[in-house]
Amino acid sequence: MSKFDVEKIKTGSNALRGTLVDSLADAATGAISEEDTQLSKFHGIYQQDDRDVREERRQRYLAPDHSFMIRARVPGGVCTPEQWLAMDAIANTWANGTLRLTTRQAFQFHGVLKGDLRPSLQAIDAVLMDTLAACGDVNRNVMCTTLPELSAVHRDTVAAADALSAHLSPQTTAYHEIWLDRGDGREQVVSAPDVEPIYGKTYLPRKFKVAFAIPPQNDVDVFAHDLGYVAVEDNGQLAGFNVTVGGGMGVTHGDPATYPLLAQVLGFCTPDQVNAVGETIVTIQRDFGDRSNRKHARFKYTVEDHGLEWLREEFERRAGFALGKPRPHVFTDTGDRYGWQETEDGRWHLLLFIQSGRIADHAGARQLTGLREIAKVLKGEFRLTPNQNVAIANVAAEDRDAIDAIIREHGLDTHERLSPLRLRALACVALPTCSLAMAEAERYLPDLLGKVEGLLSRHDLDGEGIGVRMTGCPNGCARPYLSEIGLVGKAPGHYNLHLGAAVDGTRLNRMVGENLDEQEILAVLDDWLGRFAKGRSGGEPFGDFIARTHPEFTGAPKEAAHA
Ligand code: SRM
Ligand code: SF4
Repeated sequence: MSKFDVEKIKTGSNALRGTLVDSLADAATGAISEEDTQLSKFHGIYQQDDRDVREERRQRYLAPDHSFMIRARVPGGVCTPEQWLAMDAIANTWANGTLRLTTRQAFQFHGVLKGDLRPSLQAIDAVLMDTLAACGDVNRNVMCTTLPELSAVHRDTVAAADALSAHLSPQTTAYHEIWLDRGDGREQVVSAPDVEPIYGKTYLPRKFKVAFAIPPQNDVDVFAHDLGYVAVEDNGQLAGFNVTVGGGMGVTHGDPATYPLLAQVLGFCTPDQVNAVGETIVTIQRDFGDRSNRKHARFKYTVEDHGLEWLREEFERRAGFALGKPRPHVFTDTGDRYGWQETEDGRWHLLLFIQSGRIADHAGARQLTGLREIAKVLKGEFRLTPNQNVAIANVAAEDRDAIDAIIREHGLDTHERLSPLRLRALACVALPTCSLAMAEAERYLPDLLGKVEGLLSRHDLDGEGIGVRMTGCPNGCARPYLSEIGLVGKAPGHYNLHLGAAVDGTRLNRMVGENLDEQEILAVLDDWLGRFAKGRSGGEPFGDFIARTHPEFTGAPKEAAHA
């Protein structure tokens, strides 16, 4: 499908309705029409097929084994026990028996059949969650730092993230009609077209992503975002936010016109200006983003093409106010802090490690069951982290033992038994569900990490928490260009190797090897880790060592992602 068609499909979609109702009713196929596959994304639904059996089915002249991925939004990653139980039930009833936590603090269900989409979305709606705008050319799930030390600042920042998420949600009633009406959704399809006050008829040129970060933690990777808000604290209270613009990860192999970019600071806003800032930036991207080329349509390119000064002027003209001077902020880390932590309000929070965000019952750890049991007794809430983990938050001191007992019984908390390397690592979904994957990620990373642990031992670096992020293609879903070691799928069993990002998410890495197989990856890493072991200064992180000893690795070079 040509890129231009997506614009046409949006325009002619009658506020995202298209022919989805007919596609759902077509019992002759488990798939939906090609145009509807574009529109279903705006409703949080992706048509996929099992790539493990694609070729075999093709040879037997069978249609692909179609099913759907559903993504449920969780603004700020905050999820009540009731909501968790509903997600768990959907995973077991209609999906493949696993629950997937994403790198943007959302839930994903894989393997849902066409006929089970409506009941799944209705079950999500019943606990006041939705999948609208979880995907598509709109603002996506709004992220927020998970477990900051300052609870007052966190409370207000999550509230701001939640309010902005609602403010930027599409207004179309199509979602309600198609998925939630108990009939077949036909009656209202002819109703008057909806008005989208922020998006207009053609929505945005491309996806748009927002994150709220609370220093010193940059777990959300705020500089990877189209729009970011960095909380500025004053005497334990939220003073406002430094506003960042123009970050993004997506790259296409071999296309030098595509590259990852770090966001830049535009100015400072007060908490009551958050929605106005968001709306203004989004409408600027709506009107100036490149709609003729989807590979050049992200806001990062709009900012780059027009410049920060132009953006500031355009912002002031539209918003009717100027942003303030940015305030100082310092980030220290993008990782999660595992185990129990107490916050200033005397509540306790337990951060649990989930390998690549995939929650399942398997030998050694009955994670899905254990978390279900926790949800049944939890008086606080769950918080999904941007590192694909989950926190059991807001637990009273006297309730900790009960949670610990469930955790022990189900083999849930493994963080003390795992290396810091493993605890920091991220992998995107990739095969077998992702249609864009060129190589494995989630299913392969655990094995590769064992071999990298071996290299660390060889160089007396055991216990070094070096960041490793792997993706099955260059789209960057696990934000690999912000990892000390980034592995980006190029072909089956082959990856581009990137090194040298900063642990606080403020410096991109750079490609050092292209299309490497496992042996080659390990050989290159062996060499760099050896140099690191000999030449590091004090407790210097691996990425910083590379940047210090190879200054060409610093900055945000456009060719960083290419040969
Ligand atoms: Fe992503 C597309 C999975 C976070 C950049 N991403 C996809 C699709 C939907 C494939 C597709 O279009 O058919 C993947 C579905 C795989 C599957 O089977 O589940 C997919 N992306 C994911 C998730 C589940 C990865 C994970 O392991 O957690 C993350 C879901 C986030 C969420 O809850 O909303 C996910 N994707 C990201 C991120 C990270 C982030 O947002 O912080 C990025 C890089 C940041 C950015 O957007 O710049 C990212 N995904 C992409 C891109 C490249 C966008 C670009 O600018 O070029 C695509 C492809 C596209 O949009 O054309 C993509
Ligand atoms: Fe799929 Fe590529 Fe995203 Fe991985 S990075 S989930 S392979 S689109």
